[in-house]
Amino acid sequence: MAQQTITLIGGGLVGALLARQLAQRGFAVDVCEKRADPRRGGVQGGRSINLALAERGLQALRVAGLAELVLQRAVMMRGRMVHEHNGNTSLQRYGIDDSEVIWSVSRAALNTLLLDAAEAAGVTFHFGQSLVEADFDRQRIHLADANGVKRSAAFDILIGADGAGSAVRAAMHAHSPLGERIEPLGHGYKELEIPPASELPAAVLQFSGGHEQFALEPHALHLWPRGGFMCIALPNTEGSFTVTLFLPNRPLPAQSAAPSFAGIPDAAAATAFFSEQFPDLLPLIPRFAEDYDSHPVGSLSTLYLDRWHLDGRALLLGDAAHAIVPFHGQGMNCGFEDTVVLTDLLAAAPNDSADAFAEFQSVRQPNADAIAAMALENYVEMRDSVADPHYLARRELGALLAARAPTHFMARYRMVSFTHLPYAYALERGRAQDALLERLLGGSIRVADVDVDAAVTMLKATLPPLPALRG
Ligand code: FAD
Ligand code: E1W
Repeated sequence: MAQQTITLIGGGLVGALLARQLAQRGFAVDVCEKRADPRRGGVQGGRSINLALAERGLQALRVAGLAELVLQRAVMMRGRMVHEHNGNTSLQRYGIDDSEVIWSVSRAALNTLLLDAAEAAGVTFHFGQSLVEADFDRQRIHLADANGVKRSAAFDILIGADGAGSAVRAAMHAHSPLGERIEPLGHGYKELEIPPASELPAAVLQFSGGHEQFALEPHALHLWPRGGFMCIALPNTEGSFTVTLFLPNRPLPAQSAAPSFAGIPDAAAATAFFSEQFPDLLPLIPRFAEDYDSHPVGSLSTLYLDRWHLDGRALLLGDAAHAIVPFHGQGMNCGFEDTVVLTDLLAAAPNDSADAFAEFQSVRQPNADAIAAMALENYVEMRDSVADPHYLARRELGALLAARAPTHFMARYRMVSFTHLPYAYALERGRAQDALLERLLGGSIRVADVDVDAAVTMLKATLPPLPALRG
């Protein structure tokens, strides 16, 4: 069997994990990565950015034989800890017990682990090699190094895992339009750091749960919802937290005084804003001014394409195909799920990449569209309604129904974060469940007034049972 080489562009999270799996299945894989090898020192600037890993991503890591290694470097998050403006906090558990938790992992540590694992499986990496152009008719790619020195190479199959600003996507589009649509959210983000407790004055530490190195409860995703904007914080293994502020880029014309990055251009303005909106958080960020002034405002968009592949010659996956907003913590998880589907399809039809790519798009695109929609909805839910009585009433009634009729009711968050049910199914089922909750509550917030027996009967009469879940 003539083995074709797969040329992968992008050695980020999705590219490195895909490369590992393809190599494990016997494919020859070459990866071109724009950045220098992050394992060769000097690159780490001390900034730790983390991500939430949930069941879908974990499952892909299991398939690649890497789940245990990753979990050893992860911090468990049992639920969201909501910090109200008055300083009150409450932990809303994600699942019933510690079998339903998510994990905070360092992006840099995860990338390093995946690069090592891909190399160990036989993948060849070319670092400092940025794709600049692809000629699909001659099947050649053009690369440039950091000094602009160019070289070109032949390819059989080109796969783009080069992220939201994908150069492979641009090259494919230049060959034949992909129907690209980019929808900016209009909100940006800024990362800040809470150092380990030992670096903070004792006076600002309210938390003392036996986890002495952490300034806040370590086993939670912390959330400060404030209406049109919010902060979150995820724990790092060393005892620090990475805080992310999500805020509109500019106010809507009708509310010109509303907080926005445009109205908070520097650390002085930001300090005043935080002392008003996040008074309990500000003292935990001793390098607030330096962080605020030196870290850029990140931008957030959703990317939709009509087409993800060029017959059997080229394919996009991960953020390159379907970048989403981060509010469900599923971008990487979705990209990891992509890698398993694609590897199986290619392994089943090694000489028919056109078929495999078409099938990949038809399976994954409806699911990518669904998680894109749910991620957008979750921003509104997170920042506006986690403290909203109607939302809390629906959640409470949903929890009652899930306990009484687990075959027929499962919170959408749990379907997304803790099962392998297709995202498109979770979106559709969630809508149907929400409609039922609305009907049962009839605008009231008094869950105690709902006849739960009658509600269970109605649920089972209205909705088919959930699919049986694999263990
Ligand atoms: P990337 O991680 O962007 O990797 C692309 C790689 O390609 C990079 O290494 C890059 O250097 C390389 N590259 C780019 N251009 C070229 C080129 N021309 N030639 C060669 N190489 C190139 N997801 C979660 O699941 N959980 C979370 O909690 C979460 N939090 C997030 C928080 C924020 C603020 C943001 C913005 C995103 C978050 N995400 C989260 C989403 C997640 O970061 C992405 O979905 C994920 O990184 C996508 O992986 P990728 O490999 O497709 O792209
Ligand atoms: C998760 C950046 C990010 C990452 C996340 C989540 C959120 C809010 C954000 C969604 C969530 C883990 N979420 N958390 N609590 N309810 N929904 O689950 O990854 Cl902003």
